[in-house]
Amino acid sequence: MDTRSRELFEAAKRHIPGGVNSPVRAFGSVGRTPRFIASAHGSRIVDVDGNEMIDYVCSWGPGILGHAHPRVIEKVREACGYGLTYGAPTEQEVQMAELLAELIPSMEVSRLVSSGTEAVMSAIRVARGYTKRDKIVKFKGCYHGHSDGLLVKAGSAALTTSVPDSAGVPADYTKNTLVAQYNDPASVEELFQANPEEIAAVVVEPVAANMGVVPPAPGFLEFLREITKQNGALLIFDEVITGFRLALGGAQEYFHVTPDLTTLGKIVGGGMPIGVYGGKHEIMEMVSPLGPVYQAGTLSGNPIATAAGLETLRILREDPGIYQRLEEKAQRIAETVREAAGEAVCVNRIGSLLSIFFTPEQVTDHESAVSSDTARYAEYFGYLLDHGIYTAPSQFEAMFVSDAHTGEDIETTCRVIRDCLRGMI
Ligand code: KE4
Repeated sequence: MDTRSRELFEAAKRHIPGGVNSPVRAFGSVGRTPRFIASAHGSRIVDVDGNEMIDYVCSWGPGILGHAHPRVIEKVREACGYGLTYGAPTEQEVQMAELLAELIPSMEVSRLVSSGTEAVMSAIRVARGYTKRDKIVKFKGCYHGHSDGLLVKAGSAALTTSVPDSAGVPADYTKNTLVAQYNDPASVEELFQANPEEIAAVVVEPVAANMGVVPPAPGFLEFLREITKQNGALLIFDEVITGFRLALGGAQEYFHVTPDLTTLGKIVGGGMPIGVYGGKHEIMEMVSPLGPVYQAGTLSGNPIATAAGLETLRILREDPGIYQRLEEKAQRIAETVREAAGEAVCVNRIGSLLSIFFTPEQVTDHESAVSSDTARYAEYFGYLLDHGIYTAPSQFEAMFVSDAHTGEDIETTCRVIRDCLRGMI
């Protein structure tokens, strides 16, 4: 029953584009009315009609500890007592920068911003300022936020230019963004050969999670590390999803590949709006007021968000066993899918990130990802929703497992998924 959600959705559409403040929330690709949420605690999310569901969206990643972790809530409440924002430096921001450098050693120096988009946009500007080059390489199917230069698709002359992938983005804004294929080293080599000494950076999701979950092929990240070094370009790991998700030190710890710049979001804010970009001192000293690359933000490092982020990272640091627990829970779900659906679906899982693609193909890149049957995914999503499981409302998003998901939650989820797939396949 979703009566109240329907009412609110109609009201929302009168004053908010599509009725939502971020497009994927509209459930457009799964053909259902989006559930308007009233509250969330631990592994559970409750909509305005009182439906309690087991949540695997986890706010698209921040919720690694589950919703409203008591210690995080307590720190937020405490911080509110001292005011909400000062527009001035605080001790907590120093503690955050020190903790980031401890957990992700390549981030010797970091700057807090308010979203992943802002973090990636800024990191690219730093890379261009540092190398004095204009072109960047991104990968088809990877998403790095909605800054103009990153809303691109490969143009006809793909080796030397791109075209906007959104209305409102002038062609001039994307001409310096080149598009390669994920897990395809040759496509990257071609771009470097066609644009000698012009590429400032390669920006990559070390585990692609915006075309559904597509892990890097063995050696792919090492290849990117090497080809950027050889060509005087920087390697930017966009760890907005993988940061603190795959390991306490993120994908760069998990895969033992060290980028020049890293961007963070989601978990680093513990559910509050924080993005981060950072790297070696010699690169980050380009950033204003120290250097010539300008970047600023009214609410950057605000005390409430920083309190939530600090406590979240401290909890993760205190309990590194969380990553093994997450691995086991996510593996249980992946195994259930494989047992129930066999070769009819492809399950990609790495750590607590997983995607179920309705295709018999192995999904290893954008092309194989988009070959999946999104109508079948919508059917799967609707069955789970109707049976109390709230998973990603898009084939091309990830399913996130949290430390709050209990053994009972996982078994319930597996039972619902098994019943669904046996009815579909
Ligand atoms: P935000 O600006 O949404 O905080 O972060 C942008 C971003 C950057 N890099 C990566 C790898 C990301 O996945 C994201 C944002 N992720 C999406 C979900 N895949 C956010 C959800 C949404 O757009 O509503």
